[in-house]
Amino acid sequence: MERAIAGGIISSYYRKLQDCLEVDVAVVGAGPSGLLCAWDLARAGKKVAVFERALRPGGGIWGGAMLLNEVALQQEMRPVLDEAGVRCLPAGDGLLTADAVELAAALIYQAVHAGARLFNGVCVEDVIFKDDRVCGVVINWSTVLDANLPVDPLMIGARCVLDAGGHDAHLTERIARKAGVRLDTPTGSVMGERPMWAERGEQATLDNSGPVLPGLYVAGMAANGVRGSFRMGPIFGGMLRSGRKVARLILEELG
Ligand code: 48F
Repeated sequence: MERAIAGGIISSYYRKLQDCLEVDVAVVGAGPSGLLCAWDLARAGKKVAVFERALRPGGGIWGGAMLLNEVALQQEMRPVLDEAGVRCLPAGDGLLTADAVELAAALIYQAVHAGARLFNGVCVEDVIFKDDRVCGVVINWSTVLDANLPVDPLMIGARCVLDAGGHDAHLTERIARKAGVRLDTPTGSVMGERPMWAERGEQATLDNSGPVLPGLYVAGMAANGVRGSFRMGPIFGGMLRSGRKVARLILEELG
């Protein structure tokens, strides 16, 4: 029996990874923006792989605010919550609250169930960059990187890459520096996230989401980090709208 358990796991994982050597979209980070984008792309029929450095996908959703595991969303997000199967309560001032654990679990389930492949415990440490275009990601086990082991990575080809890696936009910053390219931002580089201003941050998340280099998109807090906009704390409408917007833009590009 032990042999069948181990053999089944190894061959299923191998099939999953082998099938993702070339994808339409590689999503870096399984926070709210990355998960919603992956869900929308997968249900539109695109081949999507999501790489999440942590063991548990969901990014900043789980802990709500200061570990009070509830999140706030704008009332306009109600249709998205309904689609995902997430219950919510009115909270006044045009806001709703939802259970953070239910939201994280629902987004993960919907993305995977729609066909996105999710690889947790895997870090995107670099990208493939050819002819001035990002055309894939370079991955390694998070544990290898955490232990600082001198182990070379593997590569995944992608027609588009989404940096949904959250605050500070480390990946996009590294790509711009290593490739020596100007990003599509007012300064040509990663501008850095600004302090809290909930309303402005929410709108900016949507406005900032999109392409920053040929083949590279940003969403969620990474988009605000790249374009120097405000943070907004535990309100998640902007993150979901950002993921949905980028999915639409990528679908327009890929056809
Ligand atoms: O930070 P995160 O939740 O991303 P987001 O979609 O949402 C932000 C909100 O959660 C919250 C907020 C409220 O509105 O401000 O903070 O912008 O999730 C980002 C995920 O990306 C993973 C990281 O572990 C986290 O789960 N990640 C970051 N860099 C990498 C990565 C990388 N290089 N490779 C793989 N995963």
